Amino acid sequence: MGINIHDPEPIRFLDADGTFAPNESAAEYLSEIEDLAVEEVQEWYRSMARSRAFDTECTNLQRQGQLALWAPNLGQEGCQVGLAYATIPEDHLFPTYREHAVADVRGVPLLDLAAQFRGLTHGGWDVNDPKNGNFHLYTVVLGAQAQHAQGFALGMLLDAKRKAGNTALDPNEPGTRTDRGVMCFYGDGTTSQGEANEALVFAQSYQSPVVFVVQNNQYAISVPVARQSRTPLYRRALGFGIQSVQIDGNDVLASYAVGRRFMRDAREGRGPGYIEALTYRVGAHTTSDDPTRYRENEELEEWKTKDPLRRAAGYLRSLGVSDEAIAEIDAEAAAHARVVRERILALPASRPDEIFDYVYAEPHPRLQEQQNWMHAYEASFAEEVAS
Ligand SMILES: Cc1ncc(C[n+]2csc(CCOP(=O)(O)OP(=O)(O)O)c2C)c(N)n1
Ligand SMILES: [Mg+2]
Repeated sequence: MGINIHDPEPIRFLDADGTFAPNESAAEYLSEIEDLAVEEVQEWYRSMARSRAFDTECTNLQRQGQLALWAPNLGQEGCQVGLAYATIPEDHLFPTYREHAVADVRGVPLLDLAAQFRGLTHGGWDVNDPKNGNFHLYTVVLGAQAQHAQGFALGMLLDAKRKAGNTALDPNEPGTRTDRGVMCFYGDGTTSQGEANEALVFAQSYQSPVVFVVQNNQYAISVPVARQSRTPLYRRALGFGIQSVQIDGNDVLASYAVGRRFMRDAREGRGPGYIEALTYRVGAHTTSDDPTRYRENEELEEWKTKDPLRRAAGYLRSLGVSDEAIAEIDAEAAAHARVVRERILALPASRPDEIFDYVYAEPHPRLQEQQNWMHAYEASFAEEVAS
């Protein structure tokens, strides 16, 4: 039996063709986009187009045996780009393994992303390097990053309290401004993980400056969201006492406006937030998955009519941007993806024994033994070839 609560309509600014038509739920967020310039929206579209072209290229590269695996974000560019632009440079972002557009907006080179899926790097990028925009490492262990993100946000809160000469961490104390915050991404399926829920408990207890973003792309591999939750996911956070809303995740404008408000609230000491972005994974879960085995084509086609790029392009046109200018951005994105492709193919192979380098900070006798064994094993093939 369902629970009878009235859910407001998901927050939406743009209709299916990109016409600006905010619904009732969007009214209180209109002030977030008051000063928005056309050039900014054009930048968002550029990021969305870049992401899509790159994603398509990576799927192709995997099919050609050039990447070991790829997790497409096709169809999820609206919420990824809108939310990424809603952050400030001082914020820290904790992703899953599918936030390629967020990574790009924050400055992580797409080549570094692809290198990881080619099996050439262990972590992917150096989070301490400012050029990577405080974008943390991809996390495949579902929900682990929710705890990392919450812990990191708690650290920000402690730093701010100490700076203000207050070392007590009283959960009932009014909020503290941290001037920076954390955005944490995970998927609909991950809301079932203990860690995702434990992070919510800590976030509400300490009122830490963290915003959880659930990209509800309707599936956890082959399991539809309806099988995991009988209530809309955003309601779960309400149960923890966390400010929570549902947005149209294929609407880049709604994603930006709500993300901006929630992040500002978090940074200014008004507590954590939770945003459920309704979207759709148009591609496969990963290149190892065949979605035709568990979902109907009609459903896919229906979601394609809500394509976030088409909607953003429609909005740009309504702001006076010409078809030629939009086509130019698309062409630029395709050209960029081709350059990334060439660079991926030219990446040097990694040393097989590199796996030993990052286990401990200092040399370790047992690992040294294993490394020696590996070298001897590899050398045995050289002898075979010689004889
Ligand atoms: C702790 C854990 N359990 C299981 C898996 C295997 N697994 C990888 S992705 C995935 C589905 C995740 O779905 P969702 O959270 O909706 O994210 P999406 O892939 O749709 O973006 C599963 C079960 C895992 N990586 N980690
Ligand atoms: Mg999912």
